[in-house]
Amino acid sequence: MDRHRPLYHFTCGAWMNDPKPFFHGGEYHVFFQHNPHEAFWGKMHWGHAVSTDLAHWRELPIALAPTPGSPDADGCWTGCVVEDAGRFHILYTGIPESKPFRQVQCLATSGDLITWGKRPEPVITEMPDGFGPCFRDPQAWREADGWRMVIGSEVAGKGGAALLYESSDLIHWQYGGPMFVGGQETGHDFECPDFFPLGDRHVLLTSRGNTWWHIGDYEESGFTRRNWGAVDGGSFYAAKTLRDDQGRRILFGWIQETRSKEAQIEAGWSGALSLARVLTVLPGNRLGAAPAPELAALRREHYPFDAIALKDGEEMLLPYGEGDALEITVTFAPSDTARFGVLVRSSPDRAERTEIGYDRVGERLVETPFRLEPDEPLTLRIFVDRSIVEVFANNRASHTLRVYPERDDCLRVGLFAQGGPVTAAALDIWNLGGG
Ligand code: DQQ
Repeated sequence: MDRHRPLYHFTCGAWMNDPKPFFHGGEYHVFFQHNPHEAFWGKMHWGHAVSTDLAHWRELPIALAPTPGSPDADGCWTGCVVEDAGRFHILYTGIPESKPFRQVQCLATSGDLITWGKRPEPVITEMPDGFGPCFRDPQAWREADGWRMVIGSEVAGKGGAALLYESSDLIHWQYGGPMFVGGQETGHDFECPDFFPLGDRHVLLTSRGNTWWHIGDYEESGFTRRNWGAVDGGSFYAAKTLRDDQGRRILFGWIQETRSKEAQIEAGWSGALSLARVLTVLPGNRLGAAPAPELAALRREHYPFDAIALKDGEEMLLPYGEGDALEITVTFAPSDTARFGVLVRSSPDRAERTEIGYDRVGERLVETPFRLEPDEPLTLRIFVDRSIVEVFANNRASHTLRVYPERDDCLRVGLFAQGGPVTAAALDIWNLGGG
């Protein structure tokens, strides 16, 4: 038993990356990139998990596996799931061969989301001139007059490109030019694009280095970006969304490992599905993200605290509320203090611990850009799950950490203040149960 394996985050038997979420009939489905044979990235399959409450997950049979001699012989890479007239369709990137590397766009169809039949020939074989080498991860949506799809690509030396296609039947696709071309600030290409309306704006998600959000307006001419930023600056990548029957836009990311490849293989599993995050557009065209309220179903024992005042330079461990599967909610009163926050996975002597800090000078939540307004309190929601720590700050910044404590007594929670005093005005801890 690997004591670093999460309790309530979904993990699969071997390797997983890139989630592809889809909602249907009251169920949250997440397909994911999957190597079922060993805990390292290899010939990609589509794994499948389902949840009815966003808190508990059940693994289902593999949806897609590479077919020898076919357009996906060397891997079924990322894509999307859509529904049309009671049938389900996966658009995905097939890798016919890795050397030389080729990418084509493929289609598979199902009546029940479990058993999938592949169309033998790709639906798109060539990438348009002037783009590449990235040409993958199709994401389709329906508009009044037919289907649209973006494929992630790049313009050499400039940045990522989201290439727009149109179709009336999901099979025949016409290329309509780039919907949006980014700059180097969001990486040299766009892996795993996702595109959807949110509030009165549109959001494009792209991945390279981090998953990035681009918020703007979508018109005939394409997508005009108003603002951009990182979804999560930590061990978090390839995030995509679904829309559920409450009209919520819910995001899931791939939580990557940070320990050695050898340690991952020995553990027998690698990668986890992030907690469900509900997205909103905030004033100033910024992306808001909050953990789904359904996650409260994981709560067990509750440890409420009275207000705790810390002096400049003080660091303390809380007298109760310990564990390696916890939810911690703390609101710090407004202050000018340079750096303050929460200690998690701390040993009783604090020698081994993980700091979740807000750095006022560097304007960072751990390492993710985040700035408190003057006189703004800071509410942190922290989900500890053995080697995973997901942190949400004021529902507008998120940072995911991996921590593999060497000592097995790293179970304590604490607070710290540097460069001034700070008061934890409200503090609650819950033990969380299995997912
Ligand atoms: N992972 C997939 C690709 C995608 C990348 C392959 C992103 O389709 O671009 O596993 O992590």
